[in-house]
Amino acid sequence: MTDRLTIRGVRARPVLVPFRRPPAAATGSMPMAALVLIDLETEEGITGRSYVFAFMPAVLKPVTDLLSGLAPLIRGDALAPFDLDAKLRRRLTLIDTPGVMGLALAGLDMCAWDALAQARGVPLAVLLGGSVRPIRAYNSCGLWIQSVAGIADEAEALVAEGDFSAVKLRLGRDDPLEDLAAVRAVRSRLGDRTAVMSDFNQKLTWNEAILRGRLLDDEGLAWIEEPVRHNDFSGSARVAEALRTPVQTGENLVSSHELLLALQAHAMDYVMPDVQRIGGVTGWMRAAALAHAFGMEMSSHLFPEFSAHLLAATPTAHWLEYVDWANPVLKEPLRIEKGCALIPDRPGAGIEWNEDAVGRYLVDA
Ligand code: SMN
Ligand code: MG
Repeated sequence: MTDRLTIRGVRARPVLVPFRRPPAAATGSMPMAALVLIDLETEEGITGRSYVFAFMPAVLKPVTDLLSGLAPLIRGDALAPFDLDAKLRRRLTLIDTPGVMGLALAGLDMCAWDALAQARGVPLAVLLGGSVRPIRAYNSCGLWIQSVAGIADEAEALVAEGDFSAVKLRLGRDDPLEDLAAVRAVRSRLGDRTAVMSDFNQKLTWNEAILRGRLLDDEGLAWIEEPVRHNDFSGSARVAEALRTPVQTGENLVSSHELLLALQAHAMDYVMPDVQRIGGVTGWMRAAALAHAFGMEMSSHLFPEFSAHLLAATPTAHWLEYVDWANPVLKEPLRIEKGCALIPDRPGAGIEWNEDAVGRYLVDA
């Protein structure tokens, strides 16, 4: 067993990968998945791998440059995720770390945990104190803002892709009655045994959210996600208080400190941090402890390859959001069976690049 790993360098490669169904939310759409693939190399030959999601091509270069710029700060350091996190955040106090900087830091942290799990010879879930087990997932690879005709067919196809017991439907059309029609079309086609989550992607004011939420309150939605601006904790709390359908938020929280403020403000009924926003595996575990202390269900946002491991070590684990966006560049994409993500039973997070595909999708940054 390798005792100590020493950081040698960071390789960051920007890629633009095609989506099967390009995201089109109420507040923005994406033609391609802009990902930065990160390799954290150690002197001992173990390479930690992760990727971050840059959301748009223009963000690929800043993230890639930051990763290369941060590398000299940690070269020669022992690979200890908590120490790296503390060192980098201390060093960056004056500029602060949300936004693009936060993506770079989270990417490094995820790589560090992956490398550590590889060195210990166990899956990341096991290193974190959990076990390799199926993780309940919903299929989030479709049901974007689209015409209501055909939406039930897509919902049925999404369920069939992995025998899923849940899917997510995007809402926030200009006409609330069209949203209602979309919800009804999907719910009646899938039936009561399939859960339907919904997501407004921060489109509404809290007044609108209460009115539109009431219109949907009897439709049996599993949750209403991000009805209002993500950091309007008091507005979100008003919506959560007014509706019977649970309000889900958290994908834009950038630290456990911010999560604490949201929890204290009763901004949500359920929480769903995003591993790259909340601060990598380190940030996730701190958020999971808070959700546990508050007795709140915690789901994941994107990054199913890491999130499956993390939910296995999350006391209040709820749902994994399944997307297949990185699949084209992965050697072994995450497997889904009977609506559950299967944590790969091999050392680390299980990420290896399909180098042929990476070569095809690589872009200049
Ligand atoms: C989402 C995430 C990423 C891009 C578009 C939409 C959405 C989700 O908020 O929760 O999946
Ligand atoms: Mg969302």
